[in-house]
Amino acid sequence: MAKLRRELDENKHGKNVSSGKENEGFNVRKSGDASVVLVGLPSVGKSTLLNALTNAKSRTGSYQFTTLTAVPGMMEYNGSKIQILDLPGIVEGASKGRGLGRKVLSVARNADLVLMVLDVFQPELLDMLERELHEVGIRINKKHPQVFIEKAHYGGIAVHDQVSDIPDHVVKEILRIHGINNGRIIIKEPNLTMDQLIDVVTGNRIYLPSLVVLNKIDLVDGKFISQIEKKVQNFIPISADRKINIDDLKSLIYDKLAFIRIFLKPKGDKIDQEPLIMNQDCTIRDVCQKIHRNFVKDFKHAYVWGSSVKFSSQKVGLDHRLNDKDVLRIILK
Ligand SMILES: Nc1nc2c(ncn2[C@@H]2O[C@H](COP(=O)(O)OP(=O)(O)O)[C@@H](O)[C@H]2O)c(=O)[nH]1
Ligand SMILES: [Mg+2]
Repeated sequence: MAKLRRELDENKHGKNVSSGKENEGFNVRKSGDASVVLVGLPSVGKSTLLNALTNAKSRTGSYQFTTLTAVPGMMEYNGSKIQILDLPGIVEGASKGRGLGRKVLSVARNADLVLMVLDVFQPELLDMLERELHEVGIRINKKHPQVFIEKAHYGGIAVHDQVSDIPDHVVKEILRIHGINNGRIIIKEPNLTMDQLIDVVTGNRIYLPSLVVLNKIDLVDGKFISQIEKKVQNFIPISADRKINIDDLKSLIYDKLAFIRIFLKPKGDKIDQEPLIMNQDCTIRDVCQKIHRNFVKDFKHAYVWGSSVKFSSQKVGLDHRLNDKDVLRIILK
């Protein structure tokens, strides 16, 4: 199975991506603090939603395939700038190259969050969207399995596994098929499946969070929506056109991206009003890297005020983890 999967992968990713122009994907520059892609079938209202969330003016239409390229817009929220990308609709078979399919899906690989946009009359198509994303190596709402591979030049394969049911010789065989003959593999994922193992060994899988958005709810009543709740779990009902629940959606997008705000307080100055937008679990090192490339090299120490420290103005080093709304002063050499 691993062998077949590998061949399939080579046909899909390897050869085409490196040589063919048509598979390079759209040229979209990432900008802002994070980027979010809208994925859905044609005419579900992706472009209308982009326009409702951002300052963009993407073309909308009642006919299919209106949007032929990736259209970016910027959504500002809580001091953060979030790039939203409207993509051409994907249809069943997109991952195999139907329509603009593979191009569209490859853009999604670079995103920080996927919004799955569904039409209120076709909520069951969520499964198809997930399948198409799966086919191009995108795993939705799944964590990277706790499996780690360290390659070496000699010595064969050592399997460190006290938790999974997969026999060691099978693990070794899968590594061998993928050209790994030396090194060690550490398996810490209980109930690791063969699929997950192959995902890790293949190495080009992307694990992304997603939100499911059910659009055009202005066309139905509450009873209709509760029927859908039996089929699809955890969706956000909206109307992009009538602007229903758009502010709630913005706030959910922001929460899902799990940003934190760091306020800088340069020596002798007041606290900056504009926060630095960082990812949760960021360290002082991450902040330094974001401000200036020399900051890590020239770093002496930092002072922090806020919930990540025991007392105000605590002196900390590069590996200190920050919390939301912390105030930070960096001292350079
Ligand atoms: N009733 C209703 N129509 C909508 C809504 N959102 C979009 N539409 C309509 O659905 C059609 C397709 O919208 P569009 O944004 O172009 O879809 P896309 O192909 O997914 O980008 C257009 O005629 C929109 O006016 C909505 O919330 N309610
Ligand atoms: Mg569109």
